[in-house]
Amino acid sequence: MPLMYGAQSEGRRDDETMRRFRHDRFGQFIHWGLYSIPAGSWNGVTYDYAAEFLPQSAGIGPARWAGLVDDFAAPEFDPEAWASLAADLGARYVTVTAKHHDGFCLWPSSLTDFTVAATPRGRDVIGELVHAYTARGIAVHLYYSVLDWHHPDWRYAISSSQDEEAFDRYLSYAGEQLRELATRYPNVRGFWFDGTWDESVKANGRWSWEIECMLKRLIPGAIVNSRLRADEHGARHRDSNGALMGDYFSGFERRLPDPWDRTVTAEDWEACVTIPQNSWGYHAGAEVARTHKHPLELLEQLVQAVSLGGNLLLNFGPRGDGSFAPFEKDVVHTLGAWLETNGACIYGCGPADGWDYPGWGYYTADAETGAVYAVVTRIPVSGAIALQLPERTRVRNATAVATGRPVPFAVRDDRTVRFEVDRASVIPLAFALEVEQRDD
Ligand code: JFZ
Repeated sequence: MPLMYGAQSEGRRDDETMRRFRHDRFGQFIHWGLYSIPAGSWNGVTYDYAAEFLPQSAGIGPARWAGLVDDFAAPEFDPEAWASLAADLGARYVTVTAKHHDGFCLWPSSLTDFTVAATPRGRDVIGELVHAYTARGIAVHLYYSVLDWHHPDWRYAISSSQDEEAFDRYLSYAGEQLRELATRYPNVRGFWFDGTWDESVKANGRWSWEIECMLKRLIPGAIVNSRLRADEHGARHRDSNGALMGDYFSGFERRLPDPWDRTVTAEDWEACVTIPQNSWGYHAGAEVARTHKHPLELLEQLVQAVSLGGNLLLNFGPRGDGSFAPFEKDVVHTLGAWLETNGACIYGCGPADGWDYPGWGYYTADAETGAVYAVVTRIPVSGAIALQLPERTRVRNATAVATGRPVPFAVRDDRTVRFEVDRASVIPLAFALEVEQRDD
């Protein structure tokens, strides 16, 4: 069907900026704002639900919530230290919450007083982070919540002409804020939209279409996630004809596509995951309860994402004072150390065509050279790994990615190769396979 505000382009983008985003594969998500201060508790009561939803969980009205502005001193906040942590993690890009659902802005927006400029910390957190990360070669994307609990003109649904007028004012406010962000920070590489699921937003597909155009006009090559978009019929992520809107699919949340589901490899996508069960902002209760995921579980998710042609955006929720919790530093060290020696099977890699999902882990392939990697994330108790080769191929050589040492393997039959791995290893083992065509 003909659409006015559907997908703006067909198929994958293949320009420089998008190629780099695809190549980077691993990003750091940062949720930081006023919610990082109470960290899930209010008046002595701890609410298990996500820390950034505390105003809803504890029934805190916008005026009382805005009082937290006076507590945002963030003495430990050091943009250079944050950027260096992201580099140690092995993240190649970062997505930072410029404005979350509570409406508080981490940059000194000229369109509202509810910003970092009104806090004891003052200044411009977004600007400082853009500068620090960019200086380290880490590209910055800005997270922007369209949903806004602070703005008086926000509406969940439109049920009167007054609602419509109010919401139109809200949408121009949000549009001006986005224009401001793109103008102030021309080095950012993209925008990550959220809070777009309400009826009011879905009824304004044209607005989302215009925002995508504007951002790409102001920042040529800017990358926009699919979560921004709705078409004129209210279809989200994909338009009413099924075409992906925005530049990559961002609907996977706190879950990854199934490892055998190759259909997802047809388009670009990114999954976001958070280390605690369900909180994105720092939650002190979750830290005490130690319900967060093990670093190796997250590492496996990264490998899985890459094997399916996607990116992983791994969330960090710094504390209100600007420091990172020990469980997040563990994640940095484990993933960073592994990626430092095994990054070849992640960066620049994607799905390995013709290689079926094996029970012991994942295959990835370098998108440029075609080199195939076998990444063993679930080492069998036997230590024996069987590789099922694509038809008419043979393995010529296998080496351990971390050490470069050759790995002996046995050819079992036409399609099967076996090798032994170190059963004692607690970290995933990656092997580079030199594969050649057999012409028999
Ligand atoms: C949203 C936010 O509400 C949350 O605070 C966090 O910022 C996260 C990254 O995004 O939460 C969502 C968004 C989408 C889904 C679920 C939670 N979803 O599509 O299932």
